[in-house]
Amino acid sequence: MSTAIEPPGLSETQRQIVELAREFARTKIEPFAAEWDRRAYFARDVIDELGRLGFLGMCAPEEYDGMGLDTVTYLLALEEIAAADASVAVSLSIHNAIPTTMLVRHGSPAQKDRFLKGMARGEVLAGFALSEPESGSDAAALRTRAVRDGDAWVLSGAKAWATNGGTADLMMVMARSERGICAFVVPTDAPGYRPGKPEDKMGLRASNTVALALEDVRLPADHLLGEEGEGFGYAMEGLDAGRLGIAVQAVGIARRALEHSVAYCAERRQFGRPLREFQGVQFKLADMATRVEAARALTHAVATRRDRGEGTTMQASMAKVFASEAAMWVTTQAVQLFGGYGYMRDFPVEKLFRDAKVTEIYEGTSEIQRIIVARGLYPRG
Ligand code: COS
Repeated sequence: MSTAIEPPGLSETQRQIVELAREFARTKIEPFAAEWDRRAYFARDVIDELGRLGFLGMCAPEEYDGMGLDTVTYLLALEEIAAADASVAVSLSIHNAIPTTMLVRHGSPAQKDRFLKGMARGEVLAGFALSEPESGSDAAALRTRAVRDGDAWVLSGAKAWATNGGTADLMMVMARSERGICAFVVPTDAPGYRPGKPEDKMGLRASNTVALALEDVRLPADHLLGEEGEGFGYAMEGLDAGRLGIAVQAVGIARRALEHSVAYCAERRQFGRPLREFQGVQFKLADMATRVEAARALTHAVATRRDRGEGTTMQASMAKVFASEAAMWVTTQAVQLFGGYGYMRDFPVEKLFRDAKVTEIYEGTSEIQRIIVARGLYPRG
């Protein structure tokens, strides 16, 4: 099933990648997504298969064994996965956008050889650990310590809500040394790296979200990314990329809710007519379709800007806040259109509704996105 609205003007490469992602999503993800959600099952085998097809290397350059896709193409593929299951999409989004971007921009050639290549080939799944129990929106207040000990770094502290934290092979961990915030590449088999049990979440139940205890995790000196004390900026750059992934995840969720609603309103009859013939229903469907299209168009416009090498901090926040609120609104309408069935787990829209909510929260709440947009309006203020 496809929306009335397909992204326009795809190149041949884009069409091939979208087709590959769509076919994979249709056959290997969507039929199982409700069951994974019920069991809170993280489908590492499916992520690995996506990795073998290149989908864990979408944003890594070809010289490091990645696909080297432009941002728009990457987002087109991610939308297809998100429309099938937002939980699988978030693992892909974090891996491709945050640790990948941080390594591409600030990794030494040796670090790229050692870490980025495996990630791009899909042999290594990566995640990102910034938030802590007492620092969420105020990310710069993080307290995880990094202490230099001879030619090693020793990390200690606690992280919260780390996506992929219990399943990844490698995490990009933010910690504070005496010179400020730093980024570290942490293999998850390092002694002292202790993931908690998976969080029991409202939505995105098949994604892996854990608290992390870092108990004197000892790392060779060359696991520090870039310059000591410069890590906060690197993390924020990672989030500039990450927020576009979350925006398109929201587009995928909203699009799927629209598609289900369009089909249901053609089929379901009340008062002797299909629902689609009632003007009140038509108005809802029209507004849903408009918001899906607007959210995608804004996200792609920001991606195009990023591909031209322009700054996108405030624009990525615009896309993220707009698309995530669109997804929440569209999925709320979808549940309403389905009526009693919409509230039942046997029908697909309640999962989409639950999955949409977190897009307004993680990688920066809607309130934080608005702060970033407002700051962008007064660049020197
Ligand atoms: N790219 C590069 N550098 C950036 C940047 C960006 N997008 N945003 C900020 N920086 C740099 C600034 O230039 C500044 O550098 P200097 O100290 O050299 O001047 C530094 O980072 C601090 O920036 P700022 O003063 O804006 O930091 P704040 O503490 O005010 O925090 C917000 C900024 C609120 C935007 C940040 O904490 C944030 O994004 N919070 C939400 C965190 C989040 O999304 N968490 C989700 C967890 S990841 S799943």
